[in-house]
Amino acid sequence: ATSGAAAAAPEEAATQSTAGGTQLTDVLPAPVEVKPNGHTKFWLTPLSRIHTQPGSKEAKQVGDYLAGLLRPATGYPLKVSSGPSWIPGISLLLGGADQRIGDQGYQLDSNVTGVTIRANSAAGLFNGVQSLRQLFGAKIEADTPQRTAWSVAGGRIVDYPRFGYRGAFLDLARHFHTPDEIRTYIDEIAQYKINYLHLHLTDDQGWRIQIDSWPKLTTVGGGPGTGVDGVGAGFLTKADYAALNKYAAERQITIVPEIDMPGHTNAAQSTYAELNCDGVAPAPRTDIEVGYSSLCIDDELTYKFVEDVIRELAAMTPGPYLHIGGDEAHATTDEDFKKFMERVIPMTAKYGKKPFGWHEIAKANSPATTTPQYWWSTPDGDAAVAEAVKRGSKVLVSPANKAYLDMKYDENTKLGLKWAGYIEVKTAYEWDPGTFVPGVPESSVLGVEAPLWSETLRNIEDIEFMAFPRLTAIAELGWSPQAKHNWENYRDRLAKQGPRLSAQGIDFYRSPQIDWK
Ligand code: TNX
Repeated sequence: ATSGAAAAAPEEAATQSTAGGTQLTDVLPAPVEVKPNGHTKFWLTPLSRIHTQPGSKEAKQVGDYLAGLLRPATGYPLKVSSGPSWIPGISLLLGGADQRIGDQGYQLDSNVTGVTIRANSAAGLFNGVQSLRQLFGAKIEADTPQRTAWSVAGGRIVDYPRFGYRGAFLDLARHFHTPDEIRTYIDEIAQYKINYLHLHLTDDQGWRIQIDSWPKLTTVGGGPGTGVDGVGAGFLTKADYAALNKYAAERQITIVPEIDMPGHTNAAQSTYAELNCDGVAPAPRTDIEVGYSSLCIDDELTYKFVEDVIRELAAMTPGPYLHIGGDEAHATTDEDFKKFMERVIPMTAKYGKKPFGWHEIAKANSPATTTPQYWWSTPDGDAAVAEAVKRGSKVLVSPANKAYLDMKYDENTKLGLKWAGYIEVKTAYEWDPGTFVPGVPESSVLGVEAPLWSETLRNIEDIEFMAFPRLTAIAELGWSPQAKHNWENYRDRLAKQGPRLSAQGIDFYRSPQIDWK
């Protein structure tokens, strides 16, 4: 067994292998600017401290998070304090950085006297901390003290994102994922600077969020027997949802909740007969068909229902966005779809939120505040989306044949679907969100998101296997400048993430395209 006392002193360590020999240029997603300085290096010791911006509670919180990351593997106490500090260590400071970093970027300086991360916000410090964590090498992910010395290569990183929105996604409707599983995924995605988590909370097979004014949505619509094959039951209480939002916020992640409508609504309509035009509740569905359900567009009760749900969901959501679905409404005529969305889009604003929708929402003459999420594969684009961009909308880019983490890697992948094709790691990496959708120039791209639909997934292991490593490709497309886009270089950096993911207990897909370390 190892213990904290076993860690080697820096002088000795110089002759043994240090924590992985990680270089500043190994960081994933690739930073904007890296200037290594081989003449210097920072050594973390049992006496090192973490110093955070005096007077900033937010910086202190990021410092505490960093200490929580580094303590298990180092066994060091790593006291966090925001008073003046003369002990060499890690400093997290607000202000005073390179002007280019903006509100999510950071500057990291490493030398013999310490590592200093400077940013303009807690989000920027947090992003710098994720880079720093990688620079300590993969062993830093161990949950018991490791017999090694801990160093950070010398030099400077100046880094900031290409897009402000870098999203991951979980489908709780087809199979419910527990709050613990969602928290695990939040921790896993945060390390690659993902800053939004879209939760698909309702669909034909299940309703997964507590709504007090329509209580049977969860007890029946999310109850026993729901989910694909009838084995995905469960739902989030309001308390669960509040705790998840808090946990995400502490990791600089904003949750975007989705209520899918006017299609994908069988769970609600089989629970409440009055939500159907004929007043007859359809049978619950546990298969994976899409496009057969529709709310009753000409019934006023539909809009009472929708407004109740939006009001309650908005009240419990701290983030600025509310996703109202709109995909594959094949059982709703185009005219009805427009009618529905023209009434429902303003409801989001009424309760203080900005609407997201799958890109079909653009057909409804959506206002500039609406974000269509482009999910088709074809490079043909969609005329309505191009029109929405002309009206001022920004677009979230999630092409199914590139960014869908539920597509199989190849014909041998046991989990997943294949309707948008196989997506190996190179396929997930080799595209440009700034030019992918015709009529949507880079300046109109809000960011990228990687959906992970759950028809074939049951548990966190399934989620991890499909998400890793492809999520790192999407993360790099969302963060790193297009000029840094390079498959060979990404491939080398990804190979070095293998031991890190393993140390985190992630059973990732060992793609044959990567020479895993
Ligand atoms: C299409 S993509 C859907 C989902 C399915 C997914 C499976 C989109 C907006 N809708 O209902 O779960 O394919 O890959």
